Amino acid sequence: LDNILAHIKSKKREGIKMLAHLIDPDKLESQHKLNLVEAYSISAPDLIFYGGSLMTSNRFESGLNWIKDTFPNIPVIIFPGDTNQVSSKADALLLLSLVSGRNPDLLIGKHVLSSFKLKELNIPLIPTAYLLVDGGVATTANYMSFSAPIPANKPEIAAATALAAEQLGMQLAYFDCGSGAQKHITPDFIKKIRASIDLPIIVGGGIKNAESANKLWSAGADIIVIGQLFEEDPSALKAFKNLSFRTTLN
Ligand code: 1GP
Repeated sequence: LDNILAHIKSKKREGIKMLAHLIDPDKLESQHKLNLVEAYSISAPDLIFYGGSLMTSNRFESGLNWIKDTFPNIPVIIFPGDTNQVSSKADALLLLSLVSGRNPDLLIGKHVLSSFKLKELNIPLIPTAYLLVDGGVATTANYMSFSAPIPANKPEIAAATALAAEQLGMQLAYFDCGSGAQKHITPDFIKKIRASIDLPIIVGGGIKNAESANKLWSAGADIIVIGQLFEEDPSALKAFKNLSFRTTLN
């Protein structure tokens, strides 16, 4: 696929919902790889997001090579936790700006530091508004970003923030409670945002089953991101096969 963003937008237009599996580079040890190969042979995700807020291993590049070699037909999008999580092997990179926070480093500072490197790598960039939403527990993303998440009962703040990002020209809006959140974003929260912006909406953090994902898709999410559930049990991917998201909802 040469243009992932165009692909995502065309799916949105057709009302076809997408599932993204977030793979944490740290977790790619050999048994987990075998489990993923087996799970994907039954029910593969539409997209792979790759990256993490904190890396404790040196596996970024080798893990990415393994994913591209093993699942050549699934687009791999880097979801960078930091400026060192970049590679031209990926199909695209979410150029995240943490618009829910007021930490200048994550709004523009890291981007300045990596702009020429990204240009040289020639990797397709997708300017993405990244919004952390309170999921009931302190997550790595919250801690590492030195920023307060949007309160879970304030969708109007999220809607106004996402609309501002759309007006600034960002292409995707990613609402994240952080990996391992106690509570995920509610369908009502997503409905309020859907009514305010046209951008494709990505939702992740704390989604533990296909029913929750289905409700969020129906509420207006375009891409659901799941990490921890498939990390703990890759066979949980099976439950996502043949759900209504594979067909037209809108
Ligand atoms: C975190 O949205 C992702 O950035 C996925 O969260 O690991 O809780 O599924 P989980």
